[in-house]
Amino acid sequence: MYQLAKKEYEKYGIDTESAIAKLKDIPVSIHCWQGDDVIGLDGGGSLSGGIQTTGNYPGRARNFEELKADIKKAFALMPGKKRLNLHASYAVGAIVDRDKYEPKHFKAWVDFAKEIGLQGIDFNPTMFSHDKVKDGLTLSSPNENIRKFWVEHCKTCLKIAEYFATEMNSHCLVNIWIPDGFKDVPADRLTPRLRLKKSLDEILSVKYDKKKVIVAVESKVFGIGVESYTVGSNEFYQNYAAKNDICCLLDNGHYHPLEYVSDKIPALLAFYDRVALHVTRGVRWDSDHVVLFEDELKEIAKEIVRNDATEKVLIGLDYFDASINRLSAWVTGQRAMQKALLYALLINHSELKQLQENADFTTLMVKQEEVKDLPFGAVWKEYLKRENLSEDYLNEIKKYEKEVLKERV
Ligand code: RNT
Ligand code: ZN
Repeated sequence: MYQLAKKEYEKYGIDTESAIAKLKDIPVSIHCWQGDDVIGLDGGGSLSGGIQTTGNYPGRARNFEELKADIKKAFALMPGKKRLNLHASYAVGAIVDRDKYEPKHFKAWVDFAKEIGLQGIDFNPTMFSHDKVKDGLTLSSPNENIRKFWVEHCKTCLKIAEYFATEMNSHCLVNIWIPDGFKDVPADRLTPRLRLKKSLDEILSVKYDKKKVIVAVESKVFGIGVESYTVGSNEFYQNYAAKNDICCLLDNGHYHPLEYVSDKIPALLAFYDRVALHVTRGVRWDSDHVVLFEDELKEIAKEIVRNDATEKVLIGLDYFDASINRLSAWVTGQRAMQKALLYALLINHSELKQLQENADFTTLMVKQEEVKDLPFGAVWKEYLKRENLSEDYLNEIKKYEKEVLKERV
């Protein structure tokens, strides 16, 4: 089947071998938080901050050992280059508060990442699910003790990120996302933003190695219980990032449903060396559903591939579903991302771009439709085969569910 598919693609000037070779090298950062419903290991026990997991499928990882075992199993069923995306709330054995975290609280993760052969580790300060989130605010809080606490937390996260980068010999993306906002009509939209600006300035005043640590800011339009106003909005962070030479992270669940991140990627590529992504699937709102092989995902992948931006766009996943087997959620989403990248790599972009330049929109439409039904599935199967994987991961996961997850009651 693959040999036939290869020939079919050749007719369109598309080289399946080079597509497969390129796909192998595009890293995807996989979030640790799908395994335990974003609960973390540092004691909070419940999720807050306008985000929510729903469902009570059995088998949630309840501790570090279980989470590691699940990650190991799930990652083994994922093709391609993998990075691990950690939240600070996954500190191991910390008896200090989040403002005092140190690299040593994450050494066990480094050992694990090396053990399972990951390419790198990315990191996120955790500014939710904690009693120092006061009145829903963190870095924008009017309470100086609260604001300072979270500034300190972010500063320690930069140090930990540098440690990850050094240990893994690969950059570490530090993504700053805060839940700050208001449920109802604010009386002042500016002051909280000025405080957030000040907090970010204080955080970035720390000396860190810019080659090792990439700092990003993640905007959002609203959250549950934070419907009317978000301090860290898109315009706020894009301007902050541009002026301070840091990076924007686009989460495709964080915009109005008719706004597309696929269109925002090239807009930012015109100005930034790097763009970070949280790939998720919004259903009506920032619902963090499992990523599937859908149109917008394909468009996102196309923008990465056809702009030669596989090294500029840092791809990370961000979703959490507690209503289905969590390992299957992980693998389905990661494979969907990989599929979309392969799909984009199997398009004759230069020919299509030229048609657009020539304003031959008739041919462009016809040709864009044509490539949609080339035998993509056969190339995907071949890629999996070369990664020593089969299409079927469900049976493996069901077996694991029976043998391991069922015991967790
Ligand atoms: C929330 C943001 C944020 C979180 C993770 C857990 O809306 O998307 O990225 O999902 O940090
Ligand atoms: Zn996100």
